[in-house]
Amino acid sequence: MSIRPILLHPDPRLKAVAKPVTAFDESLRRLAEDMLETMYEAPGIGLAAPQVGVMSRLIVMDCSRDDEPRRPLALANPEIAWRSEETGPYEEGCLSIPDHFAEVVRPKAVEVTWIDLEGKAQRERFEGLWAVCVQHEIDHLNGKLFIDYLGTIKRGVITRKMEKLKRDLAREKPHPKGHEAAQL
Ligand code: K1U
Ligand code: ZN
Repeated sequence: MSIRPILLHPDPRLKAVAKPVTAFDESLRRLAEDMLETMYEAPGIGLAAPQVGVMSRLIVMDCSRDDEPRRPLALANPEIAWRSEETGPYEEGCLSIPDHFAEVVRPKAVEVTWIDLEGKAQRERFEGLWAVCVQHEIDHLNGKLFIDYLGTIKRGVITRKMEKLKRDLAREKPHPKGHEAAQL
């Protein structure tokens, strides 16, 4: 297992639509293990393959609370089969846009179908933080970021700050919040 560098916004790979997973083999399982290790180390509660530069429709997540056992999930070709009419706000973050948070309104519950790492079809209803996270990660597979739900001005402010962070990192200028492992 290894920790992979996480792409930072803006990056064209974070705006592209990922391709369906077709091979349920050892290399897919290795990618999922690496993504989970990268997510836990970040730390984060989800990660999509495009965030590590792999343009495949694979996401991982674990939104279990600190007092619950870990529940690492890997979902290939996830699709939202049903969304609740009831929506709710959540202050979202993104490992590709570190230190920026904004309220996004999404359906409170969703039913998701996917293929697991053994190639078996799965379906599950997600609620609460799990529902927020799975929708955020599926958005990544479609080249959509949480800042795309914001107005042009807010999105522009965040994007310019991220461009500066990436310039500073490229010049190896220390940044108060770290991020030295990010891929530029
Ligand atoms: O996809 C990503 O960039 C990961 C992202 C997932 C996410 C967070 C919040 C709402 C929706 C989706 C993160 O994990 S950001 C980090 C984070 O939220 C967190 C980190 C440590 C503990 C708890 C949360
Ligand atoms: Zn994200």
